[in-house]
Amino acid sequence: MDKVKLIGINWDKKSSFLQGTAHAPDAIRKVFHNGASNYHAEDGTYVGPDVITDLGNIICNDYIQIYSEFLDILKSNGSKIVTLGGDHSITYPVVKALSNVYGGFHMLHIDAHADLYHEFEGDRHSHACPMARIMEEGLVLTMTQIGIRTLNDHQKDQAKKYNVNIIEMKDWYKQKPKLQGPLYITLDMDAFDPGFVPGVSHHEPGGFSPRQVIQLIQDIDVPVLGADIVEYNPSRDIHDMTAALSAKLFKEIASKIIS
Ligand SMILES: [Mn+2]
Repeated sequence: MDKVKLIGINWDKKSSFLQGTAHAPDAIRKVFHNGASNYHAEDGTYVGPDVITDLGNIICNDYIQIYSEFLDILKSNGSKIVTLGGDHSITYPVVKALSNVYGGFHMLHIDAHADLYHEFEGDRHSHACPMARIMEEGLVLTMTQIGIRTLNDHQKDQAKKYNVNIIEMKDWYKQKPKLQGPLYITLDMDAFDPGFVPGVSHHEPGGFSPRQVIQLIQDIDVPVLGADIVEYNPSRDIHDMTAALSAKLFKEIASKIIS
């Protein structure tokens, strides 16, 4: 059985509102290993230390370094990597490296925000921009976004320009995504309703329940190449609730990657 690799990216310099997501990787690891839950996904797949190779945290001073560090790891360890962010800006360098080595995959983006700004507050590498960078460079075959509930005219124009398939949260009840593989998943924890997930920088009411996203991941029937789980902010969390959900989603995604 191929192992899943885990990498932490301690990076929050591109957060526009609050910092703190740099501390997420170790906070999620702590809950993953604290014994409150076992090491099995809901389908019974064991996803504990025997099948997870924890490669530690990578050094990051800017997105170029994240790209080169991640590229080196990919070349020596293969895909099947789940990264724990970090703010959402990390997804551009990670996907760029993946595309460099494993070109030709699709992307599922789960988020309250489309993150499609051409630039945000003068920064093209803000955590509000990674999907614009990915699409303008053609790094993925298709991008499907779900959970989105903050679209403005600029982001609607960007989605149209780059042919991004957005299923807005308001339409979730009548439309489900049709996914193609191989699939890369980027999961922003603020996709969830802040009532379930206090530990994120941007509280955007009206989001997913944990059950909805867990079910969605379990229903994916195409190969999953890798994933990132981003935007968990421990400084906003209550009793590690959001860390616990992040760790649970890591298990569900790891099970999907292994199977
Ligand atoms: Mn995001």
